[in-house]
Amino acid sequence: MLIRKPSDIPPSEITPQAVYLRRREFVKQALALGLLAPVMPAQARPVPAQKLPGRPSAFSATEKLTKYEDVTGYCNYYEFGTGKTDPSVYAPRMKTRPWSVMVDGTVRSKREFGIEELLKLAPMEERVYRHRCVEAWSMVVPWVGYPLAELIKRVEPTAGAKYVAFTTRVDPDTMVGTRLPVLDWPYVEGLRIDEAMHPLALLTFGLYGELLPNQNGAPVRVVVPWKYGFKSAKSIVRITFMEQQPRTAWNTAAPSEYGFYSNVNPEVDHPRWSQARERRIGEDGFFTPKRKTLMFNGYGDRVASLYTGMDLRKFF
Ligand SMILES: Nc1nc2c(c(=O)[nH]1)N[C@H]1C(S)=C(S)[C@@H](COP(=O)(O)O)O[C@H]1N2
Ligand SMILES: [Mo]
Repeated sequence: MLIRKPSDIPPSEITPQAVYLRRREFVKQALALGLLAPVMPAQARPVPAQKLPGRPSAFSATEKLTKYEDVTGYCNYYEFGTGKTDPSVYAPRMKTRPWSVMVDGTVRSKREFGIEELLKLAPMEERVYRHRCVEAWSMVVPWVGYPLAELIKRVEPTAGAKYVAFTTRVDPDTMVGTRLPVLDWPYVEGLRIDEAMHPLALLTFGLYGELLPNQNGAPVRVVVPWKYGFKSAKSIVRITFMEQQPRTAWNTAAPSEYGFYSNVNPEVDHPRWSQARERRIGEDGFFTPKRKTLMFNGYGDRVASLYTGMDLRKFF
């Protein structure tokens, strides 16, 4: 398998920080002239981000990366609003330090981890993953993180740990979306323990060699590349191990639309979106033919064995 090193990424696929710095200069001057009053939130973008390199991984896809602007500008993060650009406008105001993650439930060593400790827990890897949203669009993102299993094994789950739930931040001051009952906040997602222990499940702290921008789930999120994007909870504050399958935000809101498993499956359609095909953000326009969606988002050779004997229509 071809391993993609950061040095192999053509410069055209990376947004130079200089562009952001120039944009900020422009915003500063425009503000001085009183031109940009209505777009004030945009200048809250933290520039430049702190570097977070990761060693190359054999799990990385070799497809063309989605542009940095699209990864960080076209987001789903309903706590900051339901529009695709809302998170990039509103999320920069959220404070991500200090931050800690409570790890509890059916584990021998439950405790709180500070974000600085989590960042040092295991070596960082760069994982280029296909990222497939249930809304039938996809991206290819160079995430930086380490296997979630690294954290899980340190807290020693007991025999009663069959599932794990991820609870994410609620901060009504900055998360304007949480003032409305769009979902039953906080956003909670969950995995079966063997899914969470799978080497592809990534505890993620960065993208494009830098700390995660807030709109992508700073300071820590999970990325589960063989499942629809909503399973990959952002800005996690609590990880709870349990015997029973956890209630999750989307499954509670619309159980017939969002199953607990939500493995990418081109043969099982969502009531509002066919899952057979997808539009690659930044490459496929609205009128170009969509590309075919792959079973388990193309990760079937590594994850299909987790589901042997299961009816994937029933457990969608
Ligand atoms: N806390 C939280 N996590 C979330 C969401 C959200 O609204 N809130 N949206 C999900 C959805 S629907 C998708 S497609 C991915 C988007 O991740 P990205 O914006 O980094 O591409 O985040 C997921 N994680
Ligand atoms: Mo999504």
